[in-house]
Amino acid sequence: MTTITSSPTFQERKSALENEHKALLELKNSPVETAGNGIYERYKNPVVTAAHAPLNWRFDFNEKTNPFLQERIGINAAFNAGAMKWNGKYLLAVRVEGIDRKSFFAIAESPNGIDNFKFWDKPCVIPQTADPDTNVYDMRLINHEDGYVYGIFCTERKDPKAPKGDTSSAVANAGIVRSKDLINWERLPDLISNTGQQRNVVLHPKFVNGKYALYTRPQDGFIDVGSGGGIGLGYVEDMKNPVVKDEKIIFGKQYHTIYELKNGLGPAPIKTSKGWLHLAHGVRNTAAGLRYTLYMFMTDLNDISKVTHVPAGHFMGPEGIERVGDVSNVLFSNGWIEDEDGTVYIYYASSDTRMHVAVSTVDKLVDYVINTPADTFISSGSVQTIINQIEKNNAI
Ligand code: M1P
Repeated sequence: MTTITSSPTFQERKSALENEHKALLELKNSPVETAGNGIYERYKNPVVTAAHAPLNWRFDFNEKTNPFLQERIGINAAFNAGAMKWNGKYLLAVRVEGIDRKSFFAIAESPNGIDNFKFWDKPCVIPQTADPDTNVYDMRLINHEDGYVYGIFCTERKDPKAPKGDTSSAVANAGIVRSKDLINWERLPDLISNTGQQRNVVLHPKFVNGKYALYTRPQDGFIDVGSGGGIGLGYVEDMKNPVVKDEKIIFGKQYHTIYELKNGLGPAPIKTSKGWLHLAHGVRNTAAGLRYTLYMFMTDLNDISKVTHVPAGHFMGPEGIERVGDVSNVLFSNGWIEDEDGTVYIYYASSDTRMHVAVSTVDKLVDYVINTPADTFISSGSVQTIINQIEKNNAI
C-alpha cells in the first residue's frame, strides 16, 4: 500500500517561510575567531543575501491566486552596496538582482552595522531620463556638503552602434540621483565625459575650489577597458549639468600588480588627519579568469589628485565561501561607514552574490596605509622588503 504524505497547508507553508525568514534576519553576527592581521576583523555571517529580500516582494500571499504559495518573483543576489549612517542607523543601498537579471536598489537597515539588516518596505524608485536605463547597479551614497545625499550608480543600455545580431554589447555610464530623505530621488542627467564609457564613478564629499570633484573610471568598451581602466579625477560646476572637465588619471593600471587590468574606486574617501583614505578594487587576469581584490591608498589633504601612500598588494582578497558565486573570485566594495568613535564598517560583496562586513578603525587603517611597504614591482624588491623587516626585527 502506498502512503501519500499530505503537503503542508497554505497556512503551514506561510508560517514556515515566515519563521525561516525571521530567523535569518535575527541571526547574531560575530567576528571570525582568528588572531587575524591586526588591520580588520571579518565577520562570520554575510550581512545581506538574496534570502533577506522581504517575503512579500517574492510571494503572492493570496491563497486564491497562489494556492501552492509559489515564489512568483525570484531574487538572485544582493551585493555591491553603497553605505551611510542615517538617523543613527546603518544603511546599505544594496544592488538587488532579480532572477530576470535586472538589478535595482533597495535600502537595508541595521541598528548596529553588523547584523539584523532588514530591507525597507519597497525598493528604491529611480526616476528615468529620456533614455531609460536597461540595468542599474553599484550605487555609491555620498553625503555631500551641499546638503544632498547623492547616489552615483552605473547605468547600462544596449549599445546603439552594435551590429545587427549582437545582442550583448552595452554602454555603461554614471547615472546620478540625489535626495534629502533617501525615499524620494531626483534624477539628474547622466555624467557627460569625453573619455568613453564610465563605471565606478564616485563623488568626493567636499567641494574642491567651489566645484564638485568626481572620481571616474573611463573605459574604451563595456567589457574591455582598453587604454582606460584607471582612477580618474575631474570637476563638475553644476550637478544639474554634469559635464566633467579636466579629467585626469590620478592612479592608473600597472603591469604585474593586483590592479593590472582594471583599477576602480570603491566608496567615497574618508578624511583623516593624515590624508584621504581610499578603498578601491583592482582586477588582474589569471588562467581561471579575472580576480577582483580590494586595496587601499591615501591622497593628500590639500591636493586630492596627489596619491601619497599605496601599500603593496591587496588589503582584502576572496577567502573560503567568498571565492564562490555568480562571478567567482571577486571582492567588490562601494560602501563603508565611519562611525563617530572612529570605527569603520567595511561593507564588501563576494563573487557578485552576497554582502559581508569587516570592522576596523580609522587609526588602524591609517597605520596600515602609511606603514605597509609599497610595491617594488619586481620579485627581488619583494625579497629585499622581507629582509629589511627581518633585520629590523633582529635588531629589537
Ligand atoms: O563582476 C565583477 C564586477 O564587474 C564590474 O566591475 P568593473 O567595472 O570594475 O569590472 C561591475 O559589473 C561590478 O558590479 C561587478 O561586481
